[in-house]
Amino acid sequence: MKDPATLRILHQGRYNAAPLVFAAPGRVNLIGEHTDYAEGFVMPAAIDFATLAAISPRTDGQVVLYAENFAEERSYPADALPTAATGHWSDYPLGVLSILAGEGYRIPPLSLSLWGDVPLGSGLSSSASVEVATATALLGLLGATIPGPLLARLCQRAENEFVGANCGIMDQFISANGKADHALLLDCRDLSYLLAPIPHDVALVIANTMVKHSIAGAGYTTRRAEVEEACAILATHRPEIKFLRDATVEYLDEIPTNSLKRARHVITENLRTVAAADALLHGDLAELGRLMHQAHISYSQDFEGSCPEADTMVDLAQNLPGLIGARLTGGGFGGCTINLVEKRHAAAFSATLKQRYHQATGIEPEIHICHASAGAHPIA
Ligand code: GAF
Repeated sequence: MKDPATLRILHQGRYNAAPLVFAAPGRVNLIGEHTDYAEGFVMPAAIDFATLAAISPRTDGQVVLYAENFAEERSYPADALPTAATGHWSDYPLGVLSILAGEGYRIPPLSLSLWGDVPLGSGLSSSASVEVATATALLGLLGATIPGPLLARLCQRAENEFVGANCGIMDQFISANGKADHALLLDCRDLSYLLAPIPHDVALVIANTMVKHSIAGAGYTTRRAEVEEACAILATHRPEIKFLRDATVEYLDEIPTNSLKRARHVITENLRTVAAADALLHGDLAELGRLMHQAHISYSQDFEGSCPEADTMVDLAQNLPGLIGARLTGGGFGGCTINLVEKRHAAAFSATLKQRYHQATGIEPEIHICHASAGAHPIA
């Protein structure tokens, strides 16, 4: 579909009403993994895969949700919306409506059509893009606005409290606040951020290992628990440590367990992420690439958040012409690698990586040359 005009026509045909249309993107994280819920730093960019949402009012008292990707519609009384998740795609929009209702927003009878091209289960934040698209569409219908950082927090709450996935703030934040041609360095403690331009001659090459990623899965949940355990151990001696953001590597010999390695990843990743933003702002791409490489090693060896296929994808990229830096992106245990590549080499880089990965693993990967894109916005 890609073209919002097609969703507009589809919605009009189904619901006999001219909709407002909005887009909210997926994301790729350049660096800063499993640091967001430790109140640390992340540096994602919004990408040109997105969820589109078309919305219009109804007069029959119903909230009607339609997902074009699943060709499926669900309908509920606007004054008695479900209050619990059912493991269905509708959990994501319903979660957002539920959180916004809890914040005092009126949920009027409405039709909402969703369509997206963020690949599912690939670690590119399809769920966050559905949440942010839904919230933006509802606010558009109500003629209301919420500042981007708060909107992100409410969508994160929809995922934590309604859907039941214990994610941090990164994905919803970048989907709501991203800027075209920029990466965003976010301080997850106070949600302050700065935008760093991505040079025009640099491409974001996203390579999907085709190993499914899930933040509801055991890997993400276990690692998050280990990070929190490490923090709790440190806090017994140093009550000023509320999150791993507050710790430094010198404290690590106080941690007697496996959590030490997880904590070392988080603490050093925060340092790398801030340094990477600095390198990007100063045009030092070699340093940025070096930090991304270090980040992958730390993610794979200390955090044990990678998988053999992602390690292979990163290794195979190393000596290809044009590579600036490569690492596994997102929540881990599968999903995609992000490769920063000189634009003039991007097409050849992608073709060779695809062929090498297939040869090495027997898996046909999907490789996308993406652009840093705008956060959630209306489509005229
Ligand atoms: C997933 C989560 F949703 C984010 O909050 C973040 O923790 C990320 O994994 C790991 O950096 O995308």
